[in-house]
Amino acid sequence: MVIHIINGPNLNLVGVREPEVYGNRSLDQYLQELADEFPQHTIDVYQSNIEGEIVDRLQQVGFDDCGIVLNAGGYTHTSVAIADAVAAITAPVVEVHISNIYSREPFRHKSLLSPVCKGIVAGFGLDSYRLALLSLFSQTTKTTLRQ
Ligand code: CA2
Repeated sequence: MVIHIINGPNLNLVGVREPEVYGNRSLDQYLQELADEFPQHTIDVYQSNIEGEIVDRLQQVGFDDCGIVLNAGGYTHTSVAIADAVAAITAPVVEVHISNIYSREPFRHKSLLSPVCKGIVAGFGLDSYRLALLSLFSQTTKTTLRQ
């Protein structure tokens, strides 16, 4: 399965700035290790600080047979355009946050994206990405229970 990870503004600074909130590991390095862990899947990573480019990326990949992990960063709380793009595409989108947005400032408690996403993973540090990937894999991988 192809998984597209789409990261929004400032996520390129994770591991470099504000380690008390986002940790001190580089997100690029973490995602590379994650891709190495699942060689049977293709994991593509895209990051942009620009709202319209995130909309473009969602439209580019969102009609393919794929899954999308979306951390829209600060646009999570403000972007009608990204919410509209997520609602328009056919691929399942899992919303991801490194931090627990509900334990932070009140303006982070509202996500415009959650209502149009398949599910949400937040607050597990960089492992939020891992959990989101696993949720998408489990939709396509058939598990047989032997008793
Ligand atoms: O917890 C998350 O993953 C967030 O999506 C991260 C966003 C924030 O605006 C959301 O409310 C929650 C911020 C992206 C990272 O921003 C940084 C800013 C300074 C230093 C390092 C990262």
